[in-house]
Amino acid sequence: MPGFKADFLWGGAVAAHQLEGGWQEGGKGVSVADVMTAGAHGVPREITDGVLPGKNYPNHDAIDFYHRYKDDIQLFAELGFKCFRTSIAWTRIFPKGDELEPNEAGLQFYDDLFDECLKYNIEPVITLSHFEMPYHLVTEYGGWRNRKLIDFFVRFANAVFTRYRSKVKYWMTFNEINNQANYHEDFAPFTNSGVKYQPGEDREVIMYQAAHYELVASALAVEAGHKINPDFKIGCMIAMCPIYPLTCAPDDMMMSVVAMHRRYWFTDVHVRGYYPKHLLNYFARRGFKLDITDEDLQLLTRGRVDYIGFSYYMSFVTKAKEDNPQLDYDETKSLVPNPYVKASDWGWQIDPVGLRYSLNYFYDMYQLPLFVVENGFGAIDKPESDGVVNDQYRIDYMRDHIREMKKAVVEDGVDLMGYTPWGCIDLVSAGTGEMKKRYGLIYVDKDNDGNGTLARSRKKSFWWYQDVIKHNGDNL
Ligand code: P53
Repeated sequence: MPGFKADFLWGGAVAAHQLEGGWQEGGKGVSVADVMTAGAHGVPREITDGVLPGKNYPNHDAIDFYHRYKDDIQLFAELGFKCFRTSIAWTRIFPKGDELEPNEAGLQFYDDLFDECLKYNIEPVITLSHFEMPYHLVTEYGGWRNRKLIDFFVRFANAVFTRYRSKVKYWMTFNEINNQANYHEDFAPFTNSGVKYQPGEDREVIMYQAAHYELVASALAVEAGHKINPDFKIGCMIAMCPIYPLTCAPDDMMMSVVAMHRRYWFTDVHVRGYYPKHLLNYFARRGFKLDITDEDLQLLTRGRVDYIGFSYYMSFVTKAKEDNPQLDYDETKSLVPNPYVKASDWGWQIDPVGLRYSLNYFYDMYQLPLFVVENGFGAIDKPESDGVVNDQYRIDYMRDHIREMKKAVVEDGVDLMGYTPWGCIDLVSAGTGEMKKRYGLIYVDKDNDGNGTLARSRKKSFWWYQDVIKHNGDNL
């Protein structure tokens, strides 16, 4: 029966800052995630000026994976994981970000972590920068608005590529680099780029400048990685929320095309190695003067990615408006609800078909292998009297998405490398800092206020996903 390839990378995904804790252990420096307080749905996380007394910083301790990773990886092995996606906390390797030499204790931690994965034949899939850059680079350099960050990042990439060249084959450079297309809110510019805006600044042009430096840094890293080990597969990582037109009115359709341009041009540069003409024309229309040198443009062509990693949780909808004849896209104003789908408690619209659509979109555009490196359902879980979480809603979500993913492979011919559902073990939410927005197949006893034993237990979805992996997705 046709289906997923025999070596399909089933696994799970996390990010260092959301689960490790140990924020001051092994010489680790303060990251941007360490200065973000807990928020809630509709209550943004506060970005404080350094770590302040009396505030709740949920990432400091997270779920203590730093000390418990051996037990957790054993559970992943029991699930049958072929791979495990996590990130390397930049601040464990370069605590401030601008040092010349890496921190040995940090390097050793990931050596031990990867060895533990490899012991069970679990392939590490590693993101270099996942919302956790050194905070020092924010205060001293203004984050990625500064060209100097390119050198710091490339030094970090070289250090870890070299150290783990025989342990890690699959890499990604910047997690969800395109989140910052929403530069109107403070969250994405800070987590993607360490950018804090001053009142009155032109946020948009600063975002494009920061993203450009990141894309150059990514290209340099890809080029360096391929020299260090020609077998490395180095991908980009895009937050994919396809933007549908609300109606078949031609202007709505065109609004959707332009909105997609503004949110997804990052992929063009990563994959093709040059800027799309529509964006250069947009820069000209807006009068943006960006620091993009001829040498940068050369470098971009040399560091094209090997695959496209992307997250998929939800789809968006947009519509044209009379007061917006140029079809400009503002992520805080241009989106409308989709009347055909339901949403999670956090307002994320549930649309499994959108995953098949997204796989087709990427494959039609780029013909590169694809990797669904995040997908999942953030929900409130309540253990029943026997202590088990009966998360049928999560099983339904994942089953429906995997089915659509399979259609993309079997019917549409998409080249799909693997699937790593997000937060395979409960962890701190990136968007809200909550514990109660859970994604895990494994429950962690900890609440929003930090209370709990941190004990791990298997949810109903644990057994279900274990069976999916065992049958390579053929039992759905
Ligand atoms: P949380 C927005 C839209 C899509 C994905 O998110 C996003 C975000 C940022 O909140 O983030 C990714 O925890 C990200 C993970 C994050 C996960 O999705 O807000 O790569 O770090 O935890 C889920 O529910």
